Order: sequence, then C-alpha cells, then structure tokens
Amino acid sequence: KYSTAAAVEDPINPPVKVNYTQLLIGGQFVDAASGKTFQTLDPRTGDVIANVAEGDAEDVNRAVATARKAFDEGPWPRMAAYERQRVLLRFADLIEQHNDELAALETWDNGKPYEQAAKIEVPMLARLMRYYAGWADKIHGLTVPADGPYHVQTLHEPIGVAGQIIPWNFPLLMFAWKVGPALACGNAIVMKTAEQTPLSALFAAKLLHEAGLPSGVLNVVSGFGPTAGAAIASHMDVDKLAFTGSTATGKVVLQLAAKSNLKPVTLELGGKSPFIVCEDADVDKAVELAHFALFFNQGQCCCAGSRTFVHERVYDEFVEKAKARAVNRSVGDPFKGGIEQGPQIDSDQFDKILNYINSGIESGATLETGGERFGNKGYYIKPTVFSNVKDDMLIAKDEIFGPVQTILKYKDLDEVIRRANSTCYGLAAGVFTHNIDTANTLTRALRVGTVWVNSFDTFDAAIPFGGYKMSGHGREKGIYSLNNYLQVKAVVTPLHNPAW
Ligand code: TXE
Repeated sequence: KYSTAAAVEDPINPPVKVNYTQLLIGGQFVDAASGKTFQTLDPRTGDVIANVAEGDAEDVNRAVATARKAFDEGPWPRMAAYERQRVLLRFADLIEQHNDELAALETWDNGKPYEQAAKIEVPMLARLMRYYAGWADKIHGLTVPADGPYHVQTLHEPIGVAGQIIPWNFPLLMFAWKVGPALACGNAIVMKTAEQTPLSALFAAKLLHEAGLPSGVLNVVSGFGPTAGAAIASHMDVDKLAFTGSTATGKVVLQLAAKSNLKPVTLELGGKSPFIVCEDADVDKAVELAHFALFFNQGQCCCAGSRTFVHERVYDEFVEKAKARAVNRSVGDPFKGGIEQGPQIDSDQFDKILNYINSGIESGATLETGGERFGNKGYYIKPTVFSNVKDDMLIAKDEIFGPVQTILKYKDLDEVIRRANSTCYGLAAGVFTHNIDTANTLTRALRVGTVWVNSFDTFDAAIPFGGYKMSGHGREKGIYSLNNYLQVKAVVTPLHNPAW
C-alpha cells in the first residue's frame, strides 16, 4: 500500500528533465556514428519524450574496443577490491540523492506508478548496489588439497568484457542486476538498454561515473535488438553475454553467441508461472496475493503468477472476489497518487494483450471483467479476469505480459502439480496454504527457479532468481550471480620438499 506523498500534482509535466540522450562510450556522451536517432515515447499518451541516439554495429565496435582497453589496461580489474567497493557505495549514495528524478524518468519512459518507482524500485537499485559492493572485497579462490606433491590454488578472475542486453519492464532494476555483480567482480561492460526505455539507465550510468567509475568500464549503447543487440551477442571480443527478454530472442542471442566466439550466456526469459490456491486457503488473503502476483507492474513481469489454479472447494468464492478486486484496481496516470496501474509499455504490447483477450473470449473462457482499453489515449488496459480457463487455451499457455488474470479449477494436489509443470517455462510459482505438508510437497514438486510460499515477488538482493526449462540459464542476484562474471584459474606448483 502506497501513501500519496510522492504523487505529482501536475501529472502531464513530470518533475524531471531529460538530460542524457546520447550513447555513453569511454565515459563521454556521444552521438551514434550514423548520426541516427530514435524516439522514445510516453506510454500515457504516445507522445515523444525525447530523440535518443540510435547505436548500431559500428557504435558497438567502438564501445567494445573501449571496454576491452579498460579491462586489459586497467585500472578497474586490478584496482584494490576495496576501491571498487567504494565506487559502488558512492553510487548507491548518489542514487538516494537523485531518487525522485530517477523514479520520474522511469515512470515517464515506462508508465509504471511513480510511487512504485520512487518508493520501491529506486531504493532497491541502491540496495542492490550496496549488496554487490559488499561482495567486491570478498571474492577469492581456494587452496585445493590435490594428490601428489603440489601446491594448488584457484584464482577467481573477472571474465573480461561483459555484453548485457536488458528489457523495458524494469529498466533500472535490470540495469542493477547486471551491472552490480559484473562491476563487483572487476569486469568491463557494454550494455544495450531496451529501445522503449533508454532514459533512466543513461542517467544511472552518469551517476556511476560521478561516483568514480573509470572511463570505459561501463558503456551504454541505446538502440534496437537486431542491430545493436545482435552486434553485442555476436561480437568476437565480448567475453560473456547476459540477456533478459523473451524466450524467442533468447534463442537468437544464444545462437549468435555460439556462432561467434562461444561466449558463455546467461538468459532470463519468459514465464507462465502457476499461483496455486489450496483448499485450506483464507480466500480473502489468497485473492489479494494472487491479484498482486498477476497485476503488479501492469502484468509486465516475467514471473507474473499468470495461471491462477484454485481448488474446487473455494473456486466460486475466489472468482467472485478476484473479479471484485480487479474492478477496484485504480488505473490512471501513473504520476498521480494512489494509482495502482498505469499504461502498458507500447502499442505492440497493447495490441498483443488485446489479441490474447479476444482469443480467451473466442476459446470459451468466461470474461468476468475488463477485456478492453481504459480511457481513449495511451496504452491503458482495464484489469481483466477470466474464469473457466482450460489448460489448452492460448491464454493459459502463452505469456500474455499484461493485466489479464486467468483462473483455472483443480481437484487434487497430484493433478495440480502435473498441470502446473505442464509448460515449457519454469521461472516461478506461488503456493498459498497453511498446511506445511502441502507447502513442502508443492515446493519440491514444482520445476521452477523460485517458489514463493504465502508470498510473491519478494526480490531481495540476496535471493537468487532464474529459470528452469525455457525460462532461462543461470541465476541472477545473490551470491550465485558472481559466478556468471568470474573465471576460475587453477594454479599448480610442484612442492620440492613434500615432507612439508
Ligand atoms: O522482447 P525482446 P520484446 C517477453 C514478453 C513480451 C515479449 C516481447 O512476453 O511480450 O517478450 O517483448 C533486445 N539480438 N518479455 O519484443 O525482443 C531488445 O532490443 C539481440 C519478457 O520487448 O526479447 C531488448 O533490449 N538483442 C521479459 C531485449 O532484447 C535483441 C521482458 C528484450 O527484447 C534482439 C521483456 C536480437 N536479435 C519481454 N532482438 C522478461 N524476461 O522479463 C531484440 N533484442
């Protein structure tokens, strides 16, 4: 629940100026080599916010060469870890000082409620930076007791130049999940932001330089996927690729990585996460949590609880109350106080979601509420609830990535386990029960990277996140994401006096 303190009185004019629209290469803001720009739009209206430099392969080459030099010649990877830590800590302080500007840029470019950005996401960005600052001087190898007269040790070294491609649903948090561990480990970075949301990462990257990051260590190339993104994924001098986005594009970048230099790839992709309401559930609480699990961030979460499985004993009551909750969801200008839901990111996503809603109606699911646009401009969609959803309907199989809750009925635990696992995805699951045996059974049986029991979307910096199956490869956040950015070197030295 948010207070209205952070609301903006005149929502049409967000309380921030757009100061950074060029590419950030070698510590300088520069135009694209081609001179091209693209428009970034306000999802509330479809109006242009700013023209942003459009990087492509030539700019990626420049950025990679700069990152390579920063990595090979230092000082960043060879700096005392304590100094790297201090840069990240100063960055966290600057994030806090500029909290409201960062949040306003995020809302303007993405459409998410300003209070969510200002009170949750930007503070989490600072928290993530402090978390990874904490790791910077605690990364070290082992002494290995090998057979024979040898002294064996491992060195944990940064992997080199990391290519990072991020999506538009949480621009600043995706920036943090990628940049935090990569920098703590001493790597250099070439990042491509999503073409829908280039603004907040440029500002954050500027603050990181103000905090003392040496030039060339973090380069940000705004631009499109098939040009700038593909150039990063297929670059021979990029040592590692981290990608968050759709499963379809994940397959493309994995192939580009394989065809070029076999760079290791971590992927955080789509999902169709089950939220399982058990027969012992307190229905009011289950409805509220299931609502949050699906509708948070306009439904634009890879881990959204987008298949709400409800036990038949409580199904009818649940559907009625889920509908009432959706009807009461406050939709509107995301800069206004008390708003829970802003517009979808762009016209493509808006159309895609409305098409799925039509498909749900045509396939015989019951439209309980919503199902159409909200207002007459921008990309707003009414909170939508479908009941009587069957597993083989498209709305129960595909990632809709919008404010569309699909409620399915089940009879027993074995059945719901089989159905919940019967998807190509495996990102997350929610389990709502007070029965410890039921919770333990579901927790172990579900083939997903995160199970939230009686909770959802808890995104602590220390908790690893990632998917089974086609939801991705590897884990981000926590201790696990350090390994993505490290090489292990074994060093073997003979012992000339094995007696000692
Ligand atoms: O994703 P893309 P889009 C899902 C969600 C959504 C769908 C499409 O279902 O409806 O994906 O969204 C870059 N080489 N998710 O089209 O294409 C692109 O520029 C290299 C889930 O926005 O995956 C952007 O920076 N890069 C998701 C990033 O990939 C390429 C978050 C993501 O875009 C590229 C977003 C290429 N050939 C969407 N093509 C999640 N897991 O959270 C595109 N890109």
